[in-house]
Amino acid sequence: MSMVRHRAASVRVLTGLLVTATLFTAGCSGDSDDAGKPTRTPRPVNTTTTQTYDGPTALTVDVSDMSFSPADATIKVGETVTWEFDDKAPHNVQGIGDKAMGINSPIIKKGEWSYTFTQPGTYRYLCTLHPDMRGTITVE
Ligand SMILES: [Cu+2]
Repeated sequence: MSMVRHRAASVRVLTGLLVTATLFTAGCSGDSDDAGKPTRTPRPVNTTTTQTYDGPTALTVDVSDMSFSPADATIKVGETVTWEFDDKAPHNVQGIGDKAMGINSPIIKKGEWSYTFTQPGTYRYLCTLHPDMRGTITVE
């Protein structure tokens, strides 16, 4: 009895693998344009955390007590803002609107994250975990 049940389970697993392999093959062969390329490279993940810092910090924004401080600040083009996270709750910095899309920190409880502003303008941001936490960076 136990042998029979074991074999049945094995067949089911094999069938599952076969279906997966078939789907995978079909997905690849459908890409005729990419036939000459060796493999599809995976999309990079989380590049914003490493590429945004490239200068001395002109302004530090404290992220504590459920608020950004200062909430509103002005810097010059090319200057870097560093957010220093130190609170009981984790927070993040997320730009509002298309222009501020690059402002996109991970969720941090203690630590810092920097962003260099290369275009003049007014950048609004918030903490997506606590949308009442908001700030504005004006870049002149
Ligand atoms: Cu928050």
